Amino acid sequence: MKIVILGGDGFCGWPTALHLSNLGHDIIIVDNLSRRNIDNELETNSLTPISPMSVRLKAWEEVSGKSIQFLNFDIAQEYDRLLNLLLAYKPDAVIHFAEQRAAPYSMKSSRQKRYTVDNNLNATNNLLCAIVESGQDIHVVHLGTMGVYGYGTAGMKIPEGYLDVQIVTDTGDVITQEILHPAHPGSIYHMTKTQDQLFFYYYNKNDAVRITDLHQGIVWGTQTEQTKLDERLINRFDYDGDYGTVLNRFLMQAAIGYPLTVHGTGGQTRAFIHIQDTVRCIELALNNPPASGERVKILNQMTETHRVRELAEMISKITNVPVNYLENPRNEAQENELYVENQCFLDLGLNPITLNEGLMAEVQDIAAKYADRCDRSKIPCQSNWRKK
Ligand code: NAD
Ligand code: USQ
Repeated sequence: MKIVILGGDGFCGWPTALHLSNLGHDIIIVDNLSRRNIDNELETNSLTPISPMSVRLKAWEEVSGKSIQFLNFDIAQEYDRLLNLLLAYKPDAVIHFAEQRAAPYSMKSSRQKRYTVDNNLNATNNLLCAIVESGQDIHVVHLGTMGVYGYGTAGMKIPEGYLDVQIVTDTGDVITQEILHPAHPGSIYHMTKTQDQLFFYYYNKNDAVRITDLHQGIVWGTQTEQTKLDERLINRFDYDGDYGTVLNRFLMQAAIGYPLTVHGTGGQTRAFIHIQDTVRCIELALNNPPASGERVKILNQMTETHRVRELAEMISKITNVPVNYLENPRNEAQENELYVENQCFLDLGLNPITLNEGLMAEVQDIAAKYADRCDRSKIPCQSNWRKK
């Protein structure tokens, strides 16, 4: 397949590009390097020493004999470049990772709120608009989030996108309808993902764009089979208070003996997936596109759920690093249960990597190995969602 990967320099996009290139697909990466620039703005860096894009691509060519093209432009701002790329390259699929993805960053101040909304909504709308204008039948695979549903439960597993509801009509009859699961975003970032869903719904209904929206849980781990092949291919590992996600932060904190930063009671339950399974799920989604005329295909891309304090206690037990219960900087429920349907990917053949298998390897191979690159002052979360 000819595949464009938007956001292919990022944490999920880079290993996906290598995975798909390795399988023999023809890949073009588009990325404006905004994520690297945000590291500069926040005066932090990936725990792992990520190489510049040209070095990454040269290393991949040396290791695999395969080449990947890279285009540096902003898909939210440079619509004509995006359209011209589709017209010239005629991809079979576009994978869309190119959004500002940190909830705490999106809540820092009005500047970051506005940037996140401008960037994410224009990126998604530009892509869909360009596909329609190109007149081509291109499959869009978008990385969405479990956070669009909120993290509650109505006594049932969270379904894959759609919910059956019963409506009492004016005549007293009860009819059943299928609707998009109600949106319940917890941050400005998550709110942009709920808006993305409406773009998908609309462009699919009006223009028959074929779309797969992957509602992904929190990604943990760093390396995949391909990023391990050469130090220059190493994937990024965010540990700072804005971009570091909970499990990777705990693993890094354990490696440097920093008390594990649990927010509040740690009663929040979330969905998780290993980065190796992320790239495998995207491959499965590409190989199983919606048919022409089919509604937006929504899959829950997660493999297990865990409560934050249980994760912290588990890591503390293995490493002897204590748990620190901090005042929660976020505005979120203290405790929640989470049951999620993920049968689609299991039926497609996903064989998940579990936390038990990968956890210690991650502490030793990545977090401990690069511990000297950690700036401890960047660990506390500085984004306070509660302030007026
Ligand atoms: P990331 O920030 O590492 O990667 C995103 C990439 O997109 C970056 O390289 C950035 O430079 C690029 N980008 C952003 N805006 C752009 C624009 N306007 N034009 C061109 N390039 C642009 O994030 P990630 O962790 O790889 O996440 C990728 C996607 O997966 C996001 O949409 C995110 O919402 C989703 N997701 C991530 C996680 C996770 O735990 N990391 C979990 C669920 C969903
Ligand atoms: N948390 C802590 N301590 C920390 C960091 C986080 O207790 O040091 C808690 C948070 O308060 C929250 C939970 O851990 O309750 C998850 O936080 P997170 O930063 O790991 O994840 P989140 O903000 O939800 O965002 C991440 C990605 C985002 C993706 C989302 C998937 O950054 O791109 O969409 O996970 S999901 O959570 O399923 O919505």
